[in-house]
Amino acid sequence: MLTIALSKGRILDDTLPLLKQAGIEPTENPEKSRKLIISTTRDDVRLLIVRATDVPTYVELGAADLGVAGKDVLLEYGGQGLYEPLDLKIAKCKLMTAGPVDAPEPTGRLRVATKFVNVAKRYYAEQGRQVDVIKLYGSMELAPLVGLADKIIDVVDTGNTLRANGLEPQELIAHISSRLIVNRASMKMKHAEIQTLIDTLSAAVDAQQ
Ligand code: PRT
Ligand code: MG
Repeated sequence: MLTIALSKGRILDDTLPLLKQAGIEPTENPEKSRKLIISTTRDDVRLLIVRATDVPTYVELGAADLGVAGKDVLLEYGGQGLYEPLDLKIAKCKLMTAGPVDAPEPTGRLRVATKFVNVAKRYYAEQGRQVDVIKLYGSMELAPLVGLADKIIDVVDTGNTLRANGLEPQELIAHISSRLIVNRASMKMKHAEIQTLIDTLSAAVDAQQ
């Protein structure tokens, strides 16, 4: 049995067409079902529906053999406990700093609000810049508008959300896409099945470009 951890929303939407190429289709609609374990048209494959930020945890700890996670989530999660054999080239966006339009660069200690606390600390440490990182769980765009922070770090796609809140993208931290991740023990114990799946998905990714 292969267990694949996925999050609802854009990752699920973009991963299902790739899985279909491997003969894997959910037997009920994961977006609509209340079930968190979804069987598939392949008896040997099931899906776990988890929060996007929880996918690496399920895979590293072996509750799932494989998963699909944004590179942003993986950068924040860190660690060496996962294989990342394939860029699925889906759910593309950019991890960026952003701040109020035309605001002068603050002097002294910078206050940065983000859910990517580890990424933020690493990014500013590399620049030798002193920062206070403020952990938020959502609606990051609000923070500079109400004086909670000078800047935010968030993923940006069209930039519409930033613009709607009087913010502009500033520095690019990383180009982001979603990656297939694999548990280390599973990669050894179920090598043939997993390698076949990786090869099929890799061909499906190439066909989609
Ligand atoms: O929603 P939840 O809190 O459960 O978790 P999540 O937000 O991490 O999950 P989800 O499903 O929203 O995103 C999953 C993955 O999709 C992320 O980890 C990214 O790798 C990727 N991705 C691609 C994005 C976007 N594009 C994106 N635009 N994730 C989030 N956004 C947000 C963005 O931050 C903004 O608030 O969508 C909003 C619209 O973006 P604009 O720039 O087009 O306005
Ligand atoms: Mg979201």
